[in-house]
Amino acid sequence: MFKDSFKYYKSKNPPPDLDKVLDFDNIEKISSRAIDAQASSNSYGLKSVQTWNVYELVEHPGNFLNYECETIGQRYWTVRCLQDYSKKPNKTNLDAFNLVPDDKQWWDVCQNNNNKLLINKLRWVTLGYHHDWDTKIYTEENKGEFPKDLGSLSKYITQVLGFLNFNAEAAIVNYYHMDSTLSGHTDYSEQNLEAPLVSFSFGQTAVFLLGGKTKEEEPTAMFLRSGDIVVMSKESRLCYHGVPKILQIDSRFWDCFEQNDLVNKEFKEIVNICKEEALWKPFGDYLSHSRININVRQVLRRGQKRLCNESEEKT
Ligand SMILES: O=C(O)CCC(=O)C(=O)O
Repeated sequence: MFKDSFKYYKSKNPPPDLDKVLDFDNIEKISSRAIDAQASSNSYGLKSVQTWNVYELVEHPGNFLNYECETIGQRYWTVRCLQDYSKKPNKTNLDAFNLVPDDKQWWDVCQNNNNKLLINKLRWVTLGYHHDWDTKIYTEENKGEFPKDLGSLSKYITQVLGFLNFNAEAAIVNYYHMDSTLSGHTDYSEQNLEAPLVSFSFGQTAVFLLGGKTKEEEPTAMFLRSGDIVVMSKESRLCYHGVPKILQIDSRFWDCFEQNDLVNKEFKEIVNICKEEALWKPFGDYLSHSRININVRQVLRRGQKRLCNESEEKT
C-alpha cells in the first residue's frame, strides 16, 4: 500500500492528481487544536504561540503546525543549514568525496565559483549523535556538539505541545532538489522512542506520506510547505513516512515579510544576513529550486547520561 502510493505520487508521466493531498490551508477537512499555553516569546522566528494552528489527524496522532515559522525564521534556519550546519565537524554525504578542499567550506566554494553542480551535491548533514546510514546505530564515539539554537527551538515547540522533557540530541538535515525523493521508512534508531520527532520544512513544497506501522497500511498524503512543522509523537512516532515528490511553488513564502523580528544576540550575523536582501539573495536562490528539512530527535532515555556500547551493557 505504502509503495503504491509512493509510486503514484512520484510519477512524472502521468503526473499525480494532487486533489486528494491533505492541505492544511484547507482546514475544513480536519479540526485544529487550541493551544493552552502561556509560553514566553522566543528568538528563533516562530509565530507567537497564541496564533499557532495545530492539527492532529485521527488516523495518525501527531501534530502538524501550519506555517508557524515566520519569514524571518525561515530565512534564519535556511542560512544555518546552508552556511553553518554544512561545516565540519558535522558530517555530510560530501565527506566521502574529495569535492571541497580541507581548508574551505562547501557553501563558500559554491558561492565563489557559482558552482551549480557542487551546490546540488549536498544531500544530508548529521548533527549531534551522527546517524550511521549503514548500521543505524548511534554511538558515543560518533557524536558532535548539537547546535544550541536548534536545540532551544525544538525544546520550545515540544514544550508548548506538552512534551516537557524533550532534549534535542541528533538531527538529520535533508537537502532536496526538484527530482529528489525519500523512500518510505521508520525512524527506530533512537533508544528513546517515546520522545517525539520534530521536523521543519523550508523552501519548495513536499508531498509527504504518513502511513501506519507496516507498509501494508495506506498512507495519508499531505503538503508540507515552507515554515510548516511536523511533530511525530505517540502512534505516529514509529509510522512509515516518506517524500515521493517535491513541487515547484509560485510564491516564495520566505520573501513575504510581515511585521516580525528576530532578536538573537548570539547569532547577530545570521540575523543580519536575513534582513539584508543582498546578503540573503544566494540563500533565497537556493530555496527557489530546493527544499530543506531538519529532522530533530532525542536519542537518550530519560535520566540516561550516555549510550553504552555492547560490552558495557553485558557487564
Ligand atoms: O523530509 C521530510 O519531511 C522527512 C525526512 C525524514 O523522514 C527523515 O529524515 O527521516
